[in-house]
Amino acid sequence: MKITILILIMMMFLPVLQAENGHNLWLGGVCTGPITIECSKSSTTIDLAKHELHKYWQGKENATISLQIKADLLIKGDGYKLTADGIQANTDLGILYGVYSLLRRQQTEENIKEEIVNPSYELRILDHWDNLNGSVERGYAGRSIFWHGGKDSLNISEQDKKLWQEYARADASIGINGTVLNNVNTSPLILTPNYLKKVEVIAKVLRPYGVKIYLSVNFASPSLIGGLKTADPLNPEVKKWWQDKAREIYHLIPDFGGFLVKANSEGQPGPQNFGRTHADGANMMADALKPYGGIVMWRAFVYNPSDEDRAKQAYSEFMPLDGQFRDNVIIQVKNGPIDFQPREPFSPLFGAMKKTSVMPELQVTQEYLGQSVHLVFLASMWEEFLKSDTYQAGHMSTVARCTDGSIYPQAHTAIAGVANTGRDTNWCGHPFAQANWYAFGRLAWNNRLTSAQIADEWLKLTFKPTISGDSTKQQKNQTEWDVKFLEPVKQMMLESREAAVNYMMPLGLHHIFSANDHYGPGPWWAPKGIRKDWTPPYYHQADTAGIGFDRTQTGSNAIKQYHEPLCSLFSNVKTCPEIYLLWFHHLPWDYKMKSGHNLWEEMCYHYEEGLQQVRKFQETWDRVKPYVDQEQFIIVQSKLRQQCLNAQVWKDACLLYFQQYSRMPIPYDIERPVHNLKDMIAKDMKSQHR
Ligand code: GCV
Repeated sequence: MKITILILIMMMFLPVLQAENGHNLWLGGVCTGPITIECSKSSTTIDLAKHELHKYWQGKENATISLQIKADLLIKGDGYKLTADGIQANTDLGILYGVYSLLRRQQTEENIKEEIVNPSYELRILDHWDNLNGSVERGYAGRSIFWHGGKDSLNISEQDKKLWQEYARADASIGINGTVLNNVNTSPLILTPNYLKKVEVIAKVLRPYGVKIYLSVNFASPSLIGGLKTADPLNPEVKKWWQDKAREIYHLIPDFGGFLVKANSEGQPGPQNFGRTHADGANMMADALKPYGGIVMWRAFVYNPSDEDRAKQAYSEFMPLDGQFRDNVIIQVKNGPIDFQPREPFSPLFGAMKKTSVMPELQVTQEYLGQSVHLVFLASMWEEFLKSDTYQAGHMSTVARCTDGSIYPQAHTAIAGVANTGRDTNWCGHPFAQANWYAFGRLAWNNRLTSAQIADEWLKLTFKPTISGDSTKQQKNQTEWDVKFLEPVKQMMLESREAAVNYMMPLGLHHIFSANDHYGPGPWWAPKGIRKDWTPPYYHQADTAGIGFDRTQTGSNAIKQYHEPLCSLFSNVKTCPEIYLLWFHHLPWDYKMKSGHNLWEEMCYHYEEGLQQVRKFQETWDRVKPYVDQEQFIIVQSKLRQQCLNAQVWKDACLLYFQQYSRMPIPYDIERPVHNLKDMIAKDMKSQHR
């Protein structure tokens, strides 16, 4: 009750505190008139739903809306039935999701017809890579919203609570129902009593919005903080330690969601340290959580510095374990086989395991896509991924259908996104990065949505002004806004991912970043002594004979991990989609492309196109100045300038570096590089020793 009152009081002040600084995200609607709500039930969540309706209603004035909790076999889980004047659901949360959906449809002027709306995934989770010291791994929007460093580590201020409440509201508005509060490279301290007390408070604030708490846990916790000599998952004392820990957690947080585990990966401990398998480790934890309904999300992001192609390793390690995991274990698999690159084919683990629950892990934070500087709308990439056909059970076995339970039943269905939030006023660093948070939530709810639809919604919710005046004038202004703002900006968003691929890594190139900050180009980057699979030359394999990673039978044979007909399609250079060409093939520089250009020329044209696309984005943005808040306009304008400079560097670095091997001229109809390769390499090497 106290929490509800606190939340309602805090919400009353929201509009006063938040000017046009982006803090309001996509939730800045205004109410157009009073309504009456009929609802026989009251609960914290239902009260929030009513409050949202009263405050943001944009339908008919004086309408009567009914909110009804009533079982209906066609309504599943968090789903709801929507009509223009009512919402029916199985649960209070279903009502809240229905309310957000109704308000969104009003604001975006979508036709509201009777419809049952069920989520694609049961669990729709944001993974925060937030460290307990307040930093955020691969975070580009300020410090952690959950953790402070130093002596303030465990402090909780009213400001913190307000931020968590706003965060939960934003999540709920797009259907996100879970959050992992800490980094997968995790400190064992998260499971100590003081930290768990703080987690309890966060859980209380997030609970009314249906956002469940999960924690990343360190597999070695029993020995690191529990005083045991081992963390061997088959050791009885270790099992008991996890069981006791689960009891302690559920005593504080009865609806705790479960654990996320990065084990035997990039230095994190895991069951293999004790000669056990991933299944042994995951099952031991799953057994500890089972009595309380908790789950284990066990990551398949594993690779060793061996001679085996890194792209093959997750599949090689996990496929033999199919069928050995408990039903409350979900294997969390990154969308591509390497690591959130600008473009990868889907990981062959999707559509492979038939007796294990598998969930996609997407990266909302733009680690490899220009961080908080580049405007890159990721929904296009996720749409491409979710629509990829795995052929698990014949044609149309898309990744979406393989993971949402449509093909093989899964005990749990889930999807996760690595969050891009921080304490920056606008949450995400770049104003357009908010669209990626929004898109993740919307796709987690409905994995069939198109990126165009999501961009359209987000732009209307975020930028559409309230248009007043008589109805003819209103119509005119509305049309003008659609033509002059909505359409060009949407077009820019929809092209932005392909532009990034073009100026960074076209034609299937991947992981050619400089050093570990994953921002600028570094096809040359290979310091002595570093593991080979952390260096770009391992991935691009450029030499005077050609470029690309041979993953066919003559190379690493990674193509074998895909079902037919994909395996043959990727394997044959003539049928391999050109977007994946250098992912699967090492080809001579003069290889003839479909366009008639040779491979070298084609690569040059892609880099040039990427740069020109960003130039065009600059122009698009400059033209929409009259329709955007000035503060937001200037921020985006200046970031686009930086993006353009970066695209130029990417183009020059890659073309001049690879030209040493192709030994062919850069086609004369494209702009000449403006940087010198030697200077770029020297600058890059220097910045790595700062
Ligand atoms: C959290 C990549 C990133 C790491 C990240 C890791 C992972 O390697 O660069 O920062 O660690 O993926 O997903 O575990």
